[in-house]
Amino acid sequence: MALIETARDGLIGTIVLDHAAKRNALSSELIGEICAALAMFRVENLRAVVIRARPGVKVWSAGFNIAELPEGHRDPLGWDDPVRHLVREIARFPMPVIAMVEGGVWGGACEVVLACDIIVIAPTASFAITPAKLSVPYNISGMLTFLNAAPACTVREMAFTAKPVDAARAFDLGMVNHLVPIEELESVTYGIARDIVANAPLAVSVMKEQLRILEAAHPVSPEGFERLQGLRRVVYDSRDYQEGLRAFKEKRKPRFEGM
Ligand code: YXS
Repeated sequence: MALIETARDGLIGTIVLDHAAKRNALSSELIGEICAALAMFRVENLRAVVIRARPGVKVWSAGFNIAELPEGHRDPLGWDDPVRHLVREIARFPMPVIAMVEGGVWGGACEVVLACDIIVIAPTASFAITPAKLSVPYNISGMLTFLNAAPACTVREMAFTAKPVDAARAFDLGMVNHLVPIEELESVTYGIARDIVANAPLAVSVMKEQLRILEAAHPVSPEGFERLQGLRRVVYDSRDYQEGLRAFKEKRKPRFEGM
């Protein structure tokens, strides 16, 4: 695989993000490779998976591949977009998926990490929710991933400011399971994976699925759902959305007008 590497150690699979030149931005190609690796691990009956980047990276992942966001008047983060596929694959993978993180985690990648079952981070990790920087209407189940992972007031601050939350704060807020010195990142992560694979796989798998269903159990009326979609559409139909994408491509600060 060109943009990731995979490895196995007994019943534990590892996926290493390996596209440093683009800061592991979540292109359809990269996500396709992760999903193919998860599918392979599923067939091989592996009992835990670790998703990580190469040791020492400054950026774990720069988020959604901005070059692939549609130019306008089309939902950029619809049901079928690659990040949504990946988040669903992680949530539906029958065994726990552990994110092992050092470096910055941006936008859609922040959701991917928070969608993992267990998160272990080093002091260099940071997390940013970035749609307001680009004028992107984040999608509804993605907002739910954030709300399930952090207190609502934290999600608001992160979403409204788009500023990164550092490792210590992410740990204090309960967004991640463990914050460990960099030298212990691998041993703690794989120690957890080994504890998991030593347990009864059917019980672990069923508890994961129970928790997934319960976390998603937020009933919304048809009218409420249509309003949520309508609100998003205001953003992706706007000039600001096009300006956000153009500014990133032209490597300049965007000039947003609120329309
Ligand atoms: O110029 P080249 O070809 O070398 O490419 C550059 C960047 O354009 C590219 N790159 C990306 N390409 C597509 N999508 C991205 N998200 C992305 N991020 C980076 O990678 C090459 C190296 O980038 P460079 O020179 O900026 O690296 P750096 O080390 O100086 O800075 C690293 C970052 C992460 C601070 C910087 O690349 C950055 O700010 N990236 C964008 C972070 C971001 O806003 N992510 C959100 C993506 S959109 C998303 O996830 C959702 C749709 S949303 O925002 O709604 O949550």
